[in-house]
Amino acid sequence: MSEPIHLGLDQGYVSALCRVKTCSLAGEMNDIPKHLLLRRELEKDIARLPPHAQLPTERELTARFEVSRMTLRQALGGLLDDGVIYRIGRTGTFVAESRISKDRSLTSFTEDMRARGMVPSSSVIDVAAEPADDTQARDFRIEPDTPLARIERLRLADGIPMCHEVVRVPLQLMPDILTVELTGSLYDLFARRFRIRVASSIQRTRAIAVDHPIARWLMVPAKEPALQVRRITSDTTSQVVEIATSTYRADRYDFTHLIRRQSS
Ligand code: 16G
Repeated sequence: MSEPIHLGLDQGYVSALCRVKTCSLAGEMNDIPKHLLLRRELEKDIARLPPHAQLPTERELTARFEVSRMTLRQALGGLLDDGVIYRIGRTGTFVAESRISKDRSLTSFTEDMRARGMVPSSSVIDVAAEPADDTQARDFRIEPDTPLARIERLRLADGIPMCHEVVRVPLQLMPDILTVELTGSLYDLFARRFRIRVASSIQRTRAIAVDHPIARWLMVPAKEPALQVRRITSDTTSQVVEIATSTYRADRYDFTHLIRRQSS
């Protein structure tokens, strides 16, 4: 984790918090619990601060918002639970790195990072040709032992490891894929070189405790929680073109879904 940035308490942030207090915490308090109102306002200001900026002390915040210590702690507790801020012992409370919130559209890693103003890059860990095992053959709807390309990469954003990814594609669809540069976007490569356009995916997400060597690639301690997504991707002709296993640092990623109630 990078060194925390210590902001002086009388900088713009604190005065912004003071202004917020007068306009927002008044009036609405009857309906919404005070700690949620406070949390909302803290969140807006935190969004304008750089990662690892230090928040004012509890004493400062309670005085400026004229809230009890309990209300402040409830608001901060929610932000801590959701990973918006983090605490270092008695040193203080700091703004966490922003999370990548992934929705349900079929996007590539490169598109996701660029959409958030980050610079994506990849390190190729290993590439190899291997025969499809029974599960892979079933998922690709091909015969077992059909040759697949296996591409293992570390995906980074602004130089920080975000995701460890193993992608398999049938070599018969992309014959020379193992001989080309693989540090860029695979989905771009599929489209440009092989005229394959991804159209839909089935994804399964699960929580895992990440182990070596993936923990080492992601630069997290062994047994740290991680999100693992298995994606089976089809192209515009409904042909399965990719099976990918992506392991994301849990502190940098979440998934957001729009869900609707079925009308009865
Ligand atoms: C995402 C996909 C992965 C795909 C990659 C292509 C998930 C869970 N996985 O990481 O299946 O291979 O994007 O990204 O979203 P690229 O075009 O930047 O290489």
